[in-house]
Amino acid sequence: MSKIALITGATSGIGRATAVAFAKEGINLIVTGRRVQLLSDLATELEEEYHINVLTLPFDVRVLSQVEQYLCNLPEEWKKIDILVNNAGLAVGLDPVNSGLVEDWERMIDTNIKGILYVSRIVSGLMIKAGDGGHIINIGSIAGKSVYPNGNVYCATKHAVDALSRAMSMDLFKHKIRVSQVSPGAVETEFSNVRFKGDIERASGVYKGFIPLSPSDVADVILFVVKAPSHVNISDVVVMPSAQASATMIDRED
Ligand code: NDP
Ligand code: 8X3
Repeated sequence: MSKIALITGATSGIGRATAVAFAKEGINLIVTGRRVQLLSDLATELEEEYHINVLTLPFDVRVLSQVEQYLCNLPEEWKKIDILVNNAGLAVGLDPVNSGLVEDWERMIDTNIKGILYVSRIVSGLMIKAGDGGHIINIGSIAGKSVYPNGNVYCATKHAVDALSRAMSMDLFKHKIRVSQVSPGAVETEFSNVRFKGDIERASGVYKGFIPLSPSDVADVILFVVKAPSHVNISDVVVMPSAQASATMIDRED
């Protein structure tokens, strides 16, 4: 029987590329995100091109009632989830702690930390109930491995993802659920456009003068982690552009 993967934040970037990579492997998909049209376009594309089944769930990971409404009422044939990719996340703003906006901090904390918790609580429960193990992949960041100026709250949320990944593994390994973290450096997606609130020039400047990772580069790593034999857990992967040594060290050409 084909596997089922649930990917949060599949409307764009790494989540979307992961959906395509999984679809090519014949994995049926539950894809989530807030932008309904993008979700439905993705479902049509994947069903037509790769002949898989796709379920779209348009919820906001920050809103517990929405997460529960969709995930606690899955159609019977979608309840046995084999793989969960906790990918939905964002940075908003890049300001020192004395002047950062509280509303930006709350968006990041609610999405990047509470969102993973809300989704993982229900999906790990479903995996345990099904009794057939499972695999949870959390998308961390190099911002979860070290910090950089003005990255304060985003870095703190990704450090939380790092801690949660290790803690979830301790809670779930006895249920044969593997927990892995994939932590990328700079990936060219909508990420910087969101961080800089639609300032496209500033966002594109982030990726100028070097070759960043593409979303499919990261999807390839996620697929590799998922395809490891069941006795192998690749628990933590950091993946960087070759031209990047840390969040603040990038070798740019003029
Ligand atoms: P994108 O902005 O391209 O994609 C983010 C995805 O998250 C979208 O599909 C978006 O869907 C979804 N999302 C955001 N907020 C919510 C929400 N409240 N509820 C549901 N879905 C939400 O960025 P990336 O692909 O780059 O980001 C994916 C993950 O990778 C994030 O966790 C990010 O922190 C991490 N990351 C990114 C790096 C980068 O350089 N790009 C590097 C390291 C880690 P929608 O808007 O439709 O809701
Ligand atoms: C995204 C990478 O360096 O902007 O998580 O924090 S960085």
